[in-house]
Amino acid sequence: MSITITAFARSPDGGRGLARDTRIRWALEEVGQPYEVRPVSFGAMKEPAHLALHPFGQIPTYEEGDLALFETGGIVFHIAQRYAGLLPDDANARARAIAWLFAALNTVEPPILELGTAKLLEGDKPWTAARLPLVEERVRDRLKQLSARLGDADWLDGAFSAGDLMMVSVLLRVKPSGILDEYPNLVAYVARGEARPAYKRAFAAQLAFNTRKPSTG
Ligand SMILES: N[C@@H](CCC(=O)N[C@@H](CS)C(=O)NCC(=O)O)C(=O)O
Repeated sequence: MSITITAFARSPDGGRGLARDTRIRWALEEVGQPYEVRPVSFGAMKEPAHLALHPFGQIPTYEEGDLALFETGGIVFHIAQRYAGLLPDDANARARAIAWLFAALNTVEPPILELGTAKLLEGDKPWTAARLPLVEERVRDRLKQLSARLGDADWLDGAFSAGDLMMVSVLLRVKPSGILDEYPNLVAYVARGEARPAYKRAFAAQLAFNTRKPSTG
């Protein structure tokens, strides 16, 4: 069954891989499933046709036969359940990998998103200078805890899993701030994720997509 995902027609990051379609591309590359990408403009994202797929008018979405999904957590979980390669067979190890997938999205990503909002969307507000250090501290709190848990292991719980895929994807969003550099084992962890052939293919594909020439047709 063919798989189609949606992505920004032009990602605001210009192809640095931070838009969330990269997570889905990476998951599909890890499990060896081909996929198509349908570009969606910011305008079209809020139109009824896309809202029928994604109630919040965002990307990415995922279509496979008569299944339509939104939310990267739900999509990666689905891919990991349906295809081999992203979740261990052992039931307890599988449950722990799924817990890490949720932890990435529910516990680690929120302060990182808040930092992005404080800097990019609220950077010009009069209260930002006072608030920013507080937001940065909340990011540090989480990274410190994550760093302590990871220790000198390669991955969060045994072999690479969907939990690592999501955690690395989330940490990539905080890399430009410089805060990640305070945690060398997390820097190495992210680098291990980026070094995976599947990640490299996903990154190259989103870069090519975001730097393609406008169609003349
Ligand atoms: N929690 C959602 C977040 C989706 C999201 O924020 N998507 C961004 C792109 S990375 C988007 O569509 N932004 C445009 C908008 O919200 O209008 C997920 O993980 O899928």
